[in-house]
Amino acid sequence: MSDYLPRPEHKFTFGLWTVGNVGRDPFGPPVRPAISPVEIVHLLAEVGAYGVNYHDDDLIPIGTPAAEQDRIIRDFKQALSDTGVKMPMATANLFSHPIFRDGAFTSNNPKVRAYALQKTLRCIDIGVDMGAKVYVMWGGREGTETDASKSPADSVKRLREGINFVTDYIRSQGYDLKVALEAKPNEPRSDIYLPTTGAMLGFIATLDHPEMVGVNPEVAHEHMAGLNFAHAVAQAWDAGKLFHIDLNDQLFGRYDQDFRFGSVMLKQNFFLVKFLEDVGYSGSRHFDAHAYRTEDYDGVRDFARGCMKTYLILKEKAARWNADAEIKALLAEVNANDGEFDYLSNGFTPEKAERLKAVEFDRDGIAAKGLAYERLDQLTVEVLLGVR
Ligand code: GLT
Ligand code: MN
Ligand code: MN
Repeated sequence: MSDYLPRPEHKFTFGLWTVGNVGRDPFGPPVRPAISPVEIVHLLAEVGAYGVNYHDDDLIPIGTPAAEQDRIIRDFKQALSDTGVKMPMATANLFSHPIFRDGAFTSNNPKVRAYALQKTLRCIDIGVDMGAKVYVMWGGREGTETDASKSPADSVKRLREGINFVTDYIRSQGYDLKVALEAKPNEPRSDIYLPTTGAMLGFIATLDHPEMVGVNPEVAHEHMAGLNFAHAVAQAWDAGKLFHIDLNDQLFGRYDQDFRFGSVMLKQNFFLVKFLEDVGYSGSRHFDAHAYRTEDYDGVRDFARGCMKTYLILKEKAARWNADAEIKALLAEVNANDGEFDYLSNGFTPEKAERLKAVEFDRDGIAAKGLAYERLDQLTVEVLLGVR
C-alpha cells in the first residue's frame, strides 16, 4: 500500500489560475483574497506538486511596463529555484480582455488577429525561458453567438493560419516546444469551433507542421458534451498526440465546473487513470480545476492535495484490477483465440479474401454464449469500493 504522497515522478502540475482562483462566478465577486504568483509557487511546493503552469496575464498583467515585467519574471524564477517547482507549460490568455470579445485568431478584425499572434509569441518567449516544453492553446472565445457573424469554414482557415504562424515561429527560434490544442464545446461562447478532442485531431492533420501539434484534452470539457473522456484520450494517444492533459471532474451536460479530480465520476476517472498508467503516459498530469467557492486557502490546500491523492489511489486500484485473478480469467476468456483467423492480421491479400469468403460461420453458436461483462463490471466496482 502506497502512502499516496505526490512525488516529482508523478508530474502533478497546477496552473497559476487554479489554486490562485479567487472564487469569482457570474453571480458573485471573489470570496478569497488574491495571492501572488510567488505565493502560489510556495503553496504548490508545500502540498508537493511537481510544477506550476503559466498563463501570461496571471503572471504579468496586460500593460505592465518593461522594467516591472523584468522584476516580476526575476522574482518568479527565484521562487521556482527556491522551491524546485518546475514550469512545464505556458499558455496565453486570449479570452479575458474585451479586445477578444469576438475571438482571437478567428476574430473578423485583422488587428485583433495580429494582436493575438503577438501576445502568443511573447508568451512563448517568456515560457520557454522559464522551462516550458508545451504551449497550450485554448481558444475560449474562438466561436460565435450567431453564425450570421462569420463563416465557420473561414474561421477554421483563420485558426490554421494562426497556428501555422506560431509553429513556424517556434521553429525559427529553435525552441524545443510542442503545441497542445484544447477543445471545449461552448462557454464562454455559445459555440466554440473544433468543440471536441476528436475535432482537434482531425484539424491537426491539416496543419503545416502536424508533428509539432497535439492535444490537451480536459475531463470537464468532454463531459460538457456528454462524451466518454477516456475514449477521447485513448484516440489521442493512439494518434501520438497526447501532449498534455487537463484533469478535473464534473457530471455530463453542465457548465464548466472544473471540480477536484475524482470528486464526481469515480468509475470514469478510474478507467482514465488506468489507461494513462497502463500505456505509460509520461507527460504532465495537470489539474485544471479549482476549489469550491466555499473554501478559504486551507480549503484550497485540501483541494490540491485531494486531486493528487485521488489520482494515486486510482493508480493503485488500477494495479489491483490488473492483478486480480478473477478479472484476469474473465478477460482471458472473452479474448480467447483458437488461431483460426490469425491469417487476417498483417494486411490484405486477394488469397486471404477468397479464403475468408469461403468460411461458414456458426452465427447462432457464437452469439449464444454470454460475455460475463456483468460479473466483470461488478468486480470493477468491488475493487473501487475497496472490498477486493
Ligand atoms: C481557462 C480554461 C482552461 C484552459 C486554460 C488555459 S485557461 O482556465 O478554463 O480550460 O485550460 O488557457
Ligand atoms: Mn474547464
Ligand atoms: Mn483546461
